[in-house]
Amino acid sequence: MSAPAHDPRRRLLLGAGGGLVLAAVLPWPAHAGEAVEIGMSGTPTGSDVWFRPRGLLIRPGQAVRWVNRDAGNVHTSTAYHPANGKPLRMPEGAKPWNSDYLLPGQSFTVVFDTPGVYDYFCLPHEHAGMVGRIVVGDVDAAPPYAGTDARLPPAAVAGFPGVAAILERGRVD
Ligand SMILES: [Cu+2]
Repeated sequence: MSAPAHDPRRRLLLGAGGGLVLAAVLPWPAHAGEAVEIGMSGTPTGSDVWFRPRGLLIRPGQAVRWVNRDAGNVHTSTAYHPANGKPLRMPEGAKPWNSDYLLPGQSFTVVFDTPGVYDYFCLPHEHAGMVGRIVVGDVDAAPPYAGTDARLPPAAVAGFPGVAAILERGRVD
């Protein structure tokens, strides 16, 4: 069976030639290494701080890179996990993370392989509601974690975007 004339890969092969094209037609490896950025920002006085986007949908195997875009504040990306002294709000068995303090301009990358919902926070700003949620792959639209949790600051609980909204929009700022 020959490839149809409109096959984009075939066009690529006809349009150029040699080893470079072979690399270009391998579909997935290049994309798997691309990290999606989540910025960490705040007002100069630190009175308001946030992750942007707060809610993000990715595919299993994709990487997320947190970058401190804030000239005046130090931030962390820290998973809600007993290893970080917090209740579990990520898939059981998945590896927890903690970036430690990121200075302005510094970044931290995590690859997410296990489908599910991952909640995380910023160590110095959890009480201010600096939290985020990452959805990996296809999950149930219903939040897997209780809406309220007395062990978390109220501002943190209020800061998680809904799973349904993340699934629908891909990102929630
Ligand atoms: Cu922070």
